[in-house]
Amino acid sequence: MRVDIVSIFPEYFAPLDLSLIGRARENGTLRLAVHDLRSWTHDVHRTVDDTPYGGGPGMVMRPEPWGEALDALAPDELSPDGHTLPRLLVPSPAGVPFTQAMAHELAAESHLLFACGRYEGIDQRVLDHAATRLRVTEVSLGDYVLFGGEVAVLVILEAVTRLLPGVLGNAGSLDEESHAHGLLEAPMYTKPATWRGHEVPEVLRSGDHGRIARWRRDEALARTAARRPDMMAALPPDSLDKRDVAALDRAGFQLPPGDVAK
Ligand code: JD8
Repeated sequence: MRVDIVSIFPEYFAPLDLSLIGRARENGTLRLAVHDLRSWTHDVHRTVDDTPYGGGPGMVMRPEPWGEALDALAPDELSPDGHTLPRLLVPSPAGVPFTQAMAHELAAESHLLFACGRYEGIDQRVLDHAATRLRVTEVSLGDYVLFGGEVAVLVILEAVTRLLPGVLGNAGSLDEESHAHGLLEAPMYTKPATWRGHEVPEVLRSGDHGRIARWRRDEALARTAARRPDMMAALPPDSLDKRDVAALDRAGFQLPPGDVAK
């Protein structure tokens, strides 16, 4: 996969040299380039912002440098390697929520182009013009306020890169993770069996794989009920069996009336 990032803070992306993403870059799974938006300015001050039309606080990113950057990184002419046009992703608090499902969708693309805004954001005409020839997605990490898109891109790239073939290796299996089965994960433990007076639950040392699986599901249900009402509400009605309902009852969770467990 090819990834281009445009930002006024290219130094933000130094961590992408490290760890598993760094290895994916070294072995060619990920061809990543970070670009300084100011390299597409022409004035002596390398200006990228101006005051907002309509008034209000702060500054808005001017369209001209962005237009030139997107022309350079997503040219209309097919490049010699015949690649298709990139998907343009623009982090914004007003975007669609980034999810694991979107991470899977993005991992199937051949070229992603990230535009990192700062200040009060990017002049809307940049996105409107890009949308006349590219697939443009404004994406949000969640309902809190960041200074700019850089950290969002780091998060999205980490979620996407680990889904690329060969990045995870044998260490992890993608279908067993949180959100794949609609529940939070049960807690994990390793050695020693006793640490500072805290014991690893006996069941996990029993070697009884049936009991362990049941215990983990009970813990996952209790945690999800306590922490994630949104995930509880989204559970398919037929996904809970009688033992699940008993575990939720022990955890003090009231199932909505009408839900009949199989
Ligand atoms: C991009 C500028 C800051 C945006 C005023 C201060 C994502 N989940 C998220 N929260 N915030 C962002 C985000 C914030 C950004 C930019 C992403 C560019 N800002 C601005 C408008 C209102 N603030 C985000 N993804």
